[in-house]
Amino acid sequence: MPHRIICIDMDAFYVSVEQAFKPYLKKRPLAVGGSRDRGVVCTCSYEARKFGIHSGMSSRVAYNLCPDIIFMPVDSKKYVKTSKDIFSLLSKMLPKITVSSIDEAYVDITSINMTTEHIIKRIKYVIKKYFDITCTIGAGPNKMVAKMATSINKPNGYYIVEEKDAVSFLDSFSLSNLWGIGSKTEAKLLEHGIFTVKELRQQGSEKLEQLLGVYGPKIYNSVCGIYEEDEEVKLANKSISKATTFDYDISSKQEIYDHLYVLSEKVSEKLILNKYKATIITVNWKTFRFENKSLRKKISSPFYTHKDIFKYAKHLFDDNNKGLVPVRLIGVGVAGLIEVEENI
Ligand code: TTP
Ligand code: MG
Repeated sequence: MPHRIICIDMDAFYVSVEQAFKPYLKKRPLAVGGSRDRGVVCTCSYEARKFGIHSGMSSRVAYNLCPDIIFMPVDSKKYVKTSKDIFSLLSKMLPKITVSSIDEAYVDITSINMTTEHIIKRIKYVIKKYFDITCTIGAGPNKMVAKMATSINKPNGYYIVEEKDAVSFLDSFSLSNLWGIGSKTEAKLLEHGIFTVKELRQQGSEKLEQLLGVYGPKIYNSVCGIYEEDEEVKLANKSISKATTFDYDISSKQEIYDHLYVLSEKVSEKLILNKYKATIITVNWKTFRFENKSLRKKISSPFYTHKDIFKYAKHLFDDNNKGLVPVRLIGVGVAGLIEVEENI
């Protein structure tokens, strides 16, 4: 069964929050940010967009385009609070939500036993009922398709792309409108004679890797409509590990410890960055005879500091290497990851 991913994007978010607090501002040309003589428009209502006003525009230009426009000051605290409240309510009715910005989130709804349309309608109903805010939802087999689908029926709409239609759907966009293609990437692609999404796909994963580095295969999968697990989801199910291969065999214990320490630091950084603690330590190594060894041990209290990782990895290694055999590669890993709410 193909994956079903949805992207939820609030309509004119800052403006919608203001209108929800002050309903008399609804259906008016309204901008948040700037004033009639200075500043920049953060966002504006769809009524104001009819005059050609948009995010990032000088508010003086906006005023000239629509002298009836109402400017509201930015109230970031209110928008952050509303965003948190919306996504925390949604997280009670949906599987793990990946919040990608103040007004946007992705959800993998594959496991929900309901049609995509039904789920979308429920989400829209809940956000409207509890927050008086409308949103637009896109659905597709991966995040790219879902994201692009949100642009079809904005505002207060939804659009569902089936897996079989994903490729032709993406081909209907210009390269510059594709999510994740910034002006630099676009320029590079144009330089190499790649002008359309179809041509981008035709390059294949390897060629795109040469051109764009690690981002190449990711964008290739995206434009093929192929589902890729989120880094975050991947981590929750799996593990983090780092390894070093040596140019020569190492038989000094101290040297091995030094490498274990550096690897522990890297693993710890990744845990902290992704707000996880671990409950399992793993160490793997390859001997000079190219035998692979891999060990894991459950630790009773969750850990994340490089000192703890190093301590557990060293014990695990020492306990199984009484008579040291020269090693070619050494790796440290953690598994049994648990999410932590606050920064660690
Ligand atoms: P967006 O989702 O890009 O825009 P939006 O929600 O206002 O409108 P749309 O209906 O097209 O989704 O951005 C979310 C919020 O981020 C937006 O309400 C205000 C803020 N923002 C800025 O402050 N500056 C900007 O340039 C943009 C694009 C957004
Ligand atoms: Mg939005």
